[in-house]
Amino acid sequence: VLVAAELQEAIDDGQLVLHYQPVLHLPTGDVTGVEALVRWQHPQRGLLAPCDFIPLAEQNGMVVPLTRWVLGEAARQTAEWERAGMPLVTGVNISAAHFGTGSLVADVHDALEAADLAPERLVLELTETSVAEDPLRAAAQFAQLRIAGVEVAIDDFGSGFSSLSQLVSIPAGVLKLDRSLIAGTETRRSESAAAIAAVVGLAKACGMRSLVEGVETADQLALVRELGCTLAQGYFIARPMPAAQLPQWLAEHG
Ligand code: G
Ligand code: G
Ligand code: MN
Ligand code: NA
Repeated sequence: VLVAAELQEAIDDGQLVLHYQPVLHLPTGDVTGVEALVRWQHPQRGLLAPCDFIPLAEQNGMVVPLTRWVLGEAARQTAEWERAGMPLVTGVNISAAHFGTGSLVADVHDALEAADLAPERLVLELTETSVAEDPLRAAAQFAQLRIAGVEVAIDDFGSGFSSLSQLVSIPAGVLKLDRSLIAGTETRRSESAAAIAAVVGLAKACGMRSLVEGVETADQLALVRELGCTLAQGYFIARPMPAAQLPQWLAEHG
């Protein structure tokens, strides 16, 4: 079973790696961003997916140190790409546990400063459930991040039960539609398309950009474009890839 010491060792020994999944800006067809997704190159167990260790890290108090590493590495890499002529906005996933600690704003600031990266280059992805847990605290932290110039995205929207009244009170820049919404178009096309259109309209009315996750086919990409979404992400566009592969991928597809 995974212990805190093992994860600390992973951070210290450089066993964690980030893969990056491109985000397509639909109005221009340009790749304007990526989402950073952590993996653990475990010495015995091989490459572990986040679902194999993030929930444990959330339970044993290691998710804050882990996320500090992710923020630092994502900021460093984004700054390196920018210097190489590839300006991208990088999304980093933030756990509810971290959001609740109050150190998030300082942790983000430290990562930006160490990398000499402009705050506009990072987007913090928070799930709707972490927002719903403590909406007042969430609103206060979002406001602080906004003052610091860092954008916030609400992740996995449509998969939980957060209220619309909470959503409209949160100053997020991007609304990420959970991939179950686009997946639904395969079996219940008109109903699912209507749900996406409604959420996209809501996002627009609240001054947010919409991002549809889980786009797996050409037909789904055409549909989300037609429905007025701003951004799209999914296997049809690209799978998450190691940082070293991204420049070539951008040269071929960007
Ligand atoms: O890459 P993959 O599909 O296996 O990611 C699964 C889940 O793990 C996603 O929900 C994603 O939000 C989460 N995840 C990936 N990287 C990170 C990270 O750096 N921090 C946190 N808290 N969650 C992550
Ligand atoms: O943070 P979030 O829960 O959104 O994590 C995104 C996860 O979804 C990543 O682990 C990524 O590998 C996965 N993913 C990205 N695109 C697709 C897709 O098109 N289909 C499916 N099934 N999963 C995807
Ligand atoms: Mn995410
Ligand atoms: Na998501």
